Amino acid sequence: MNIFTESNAVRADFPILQKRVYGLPLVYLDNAATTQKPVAVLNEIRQYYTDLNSNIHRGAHLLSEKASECYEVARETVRRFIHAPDAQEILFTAGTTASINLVAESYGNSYVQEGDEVIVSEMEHHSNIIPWQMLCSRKGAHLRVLPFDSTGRLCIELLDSMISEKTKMVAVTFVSNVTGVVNPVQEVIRIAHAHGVPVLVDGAQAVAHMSIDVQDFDSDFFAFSGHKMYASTGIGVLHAKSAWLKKMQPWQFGGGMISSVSFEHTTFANIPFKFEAGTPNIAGAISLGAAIRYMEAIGIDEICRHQRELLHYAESRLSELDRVVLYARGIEKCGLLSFNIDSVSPLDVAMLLDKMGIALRSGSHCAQPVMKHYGVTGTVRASFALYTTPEEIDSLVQGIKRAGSYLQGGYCHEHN
Ligand code: 7TS
Repeated sequence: MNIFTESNAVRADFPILQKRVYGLPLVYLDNAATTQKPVAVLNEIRQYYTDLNSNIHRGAHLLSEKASECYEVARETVRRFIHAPDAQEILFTAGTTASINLVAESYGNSYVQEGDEVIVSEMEHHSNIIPWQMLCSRKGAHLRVLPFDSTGRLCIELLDSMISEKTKMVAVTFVSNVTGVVNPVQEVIRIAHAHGVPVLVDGAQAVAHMSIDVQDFDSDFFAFSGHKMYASTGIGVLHAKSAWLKKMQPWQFGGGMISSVSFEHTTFANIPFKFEAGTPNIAGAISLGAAIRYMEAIGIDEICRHQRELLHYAESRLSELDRVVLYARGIEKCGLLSFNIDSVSPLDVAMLLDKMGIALRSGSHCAQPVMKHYGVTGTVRASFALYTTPEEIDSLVQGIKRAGSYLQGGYCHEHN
């Protein structure tokens, strides 16, 4: 299937895309914030609540057994999707943020001590900064920052010399949620591992667009969210090597994660259950399994090719506009791009485009250090999904031209 030419057929799978806003067709280009959901996913959620709803791993009745089985099938589907060696390495969480907090708490509390260091990159989402910053402040450890350069590229050549025997973790995003830049995470992992340091990869902006193989990367921890890949909100994944999970202490305690409890002593269940305290998001896990099957039916390679072609098209069209500043232009990106129109407020641009039916995100994108790097308060971001069409990019370009003319009396001309 070639979704670049058949994206209109794919769009029929997403009811919300038929919607009109302000009487205009919806052009939804805020997929990095969250993607829309296909009928296949919506149906599975509905079917779970109408046919199976019950709590899992505890009831001695048919519905509970079936719901437990569906939840574990979803775990196995995630395992296959990211090519993990064993489903016990897949933890369901509430999302990327929860996955990273889990590692910062559980790994961090045991392995990071006073005077130690944690390295993050300058282009992280706040979710991959603050949990480490809080850990460091609790422990008297230090957060160090691997910078990116003026082109938007991670300064990976500095990493080796930043790592010492004090370094206890390198945490880096696979794809920047501001610029879309794809980081060489495999190289980051190789360098960190040469020093015996584990690596956490934030895969939030990668999973909807590329094939993920955690064994090939050799990442120690890989975090992502279901809602950015066509599943519901409130479900996410932490993949972690079982060697780490077996050594790490759980960080939340309660039902479902124990082996035995008395008032004197508690022993914990095996992995993955010792990290899933309380009733989990059962419908969310099932929706994630359905979303993965949906993506697999289209073909992960096809999805990947589609986003590459779209991004290339969008970058070349936006480059034609003379007042538009594109960030990280010309370097490898994935799924999104950020821009500004001269010195016009990005919020004003997004608000005007909204009135044209075009949904974009503007602001700091929960990555204020990236804004500081570029010396701006925000950017406008257009982000794509498997249902995005070249015609929607054309609408964006038209919208930018009109917004440019309203906002500064000028016009975003195309170069000759
Ligand atoms: N990491 C990256 C790279 C992200 O882009 C996001 C969310 C997160 C972590 C956190 O994910 P969550 O599902 O736990 O919230 N990014 C965005 C965004 O760019 N716009 O809205 C959410």
